[in-house]
Amino acid sequence: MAVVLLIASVALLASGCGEDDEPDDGAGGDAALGEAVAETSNLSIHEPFVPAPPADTAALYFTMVDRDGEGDRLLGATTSVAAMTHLHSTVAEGDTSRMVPVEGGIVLPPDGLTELTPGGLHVMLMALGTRLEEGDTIAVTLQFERAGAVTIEVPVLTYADAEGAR
Ligand SMILES: [Cu+2]
Repeated sequence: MAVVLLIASVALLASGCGEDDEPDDGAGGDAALGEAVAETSNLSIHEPFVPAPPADTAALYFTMVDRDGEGDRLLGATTSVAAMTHLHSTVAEGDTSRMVPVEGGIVLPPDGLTELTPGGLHVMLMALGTRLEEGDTIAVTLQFERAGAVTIEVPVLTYADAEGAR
């Protein structure tokens, strides 16, 4: 069994956040991570998107980054376009997978980041009141244990664009 070395990206994160009004210079270790769409004193939110859903259920993805070394926890989300939201993870079962509720919220580790990505963690938007289409933007308010309510504007992408965005 090969030994896998996990190189912590803590240094990259520590240097990359917190400069407001700084043009995107591509410097810093988090160049792969888009500019924050929302920032609180303890965390930032990056690259949110919703693939345009074929039905009345959609999934919201984004990356959250800790800024103060204390971590946080995503407890839930609300949006005017969905009557109900759930925090889900995706678990593989043989050659298929299914979504399961995340008990206790989605953890943002101290000095770390948590990615909500297709095939993994996501916020499920259920009972959509309107059909979401490519080009739409929806407002979603994320509820965090420490940061409180954080509202983000989320673009609706095609599945192909959503794949390309990764
Ligand atoms: Cu789900």
